[in-house]
Amino acid sequence: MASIDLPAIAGQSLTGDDSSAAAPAIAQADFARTTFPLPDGGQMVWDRDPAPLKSKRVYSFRFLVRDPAGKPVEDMELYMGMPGHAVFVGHDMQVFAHIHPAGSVPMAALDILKPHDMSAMSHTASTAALPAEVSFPYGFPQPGSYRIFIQVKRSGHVETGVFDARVE
Ligand SMILES: [Cu+2]
Repeated sequence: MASIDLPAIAGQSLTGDDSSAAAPAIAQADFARTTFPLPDGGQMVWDRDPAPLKSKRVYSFRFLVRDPAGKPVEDMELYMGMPGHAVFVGHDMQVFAHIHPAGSVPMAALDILKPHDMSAMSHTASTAALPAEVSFPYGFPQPGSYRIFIQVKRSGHVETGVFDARVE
């Protein structure tokens, strides 16, 4: 593999990415799977309606973050100013969408927690109140198979859940 020379920069290494995750191969996509294991032994759970997903309809995609005992985690933090980030990608790569929570409980929590002045920027215990769930509004533009990546931050670490969806 070729490498490129980068100028030396004081501070953090340019190698490594704290937001990466290993996902199952697309060929092994399991459209019935609604849980994804997290590094601490907990799970991210896609709280989805069992009814088939339809294209051109907006849904609220809700994901719960659970500890190894199955209880809601208590260490959720804002990640880049948001309770969570979602990426929807068509298995055929024809669709890519990056979505943030909106109009849901997590967004209300965000309004409360978002610092309104720089003095509040320092990390305080207030972020401990962030709920252990994130919801994203999204509508698939066309039928097909999609992969969904959900990222949240907990205790300073980014965690990623990976799911697959079949859309009619
Ligand atoms: Cu984002």
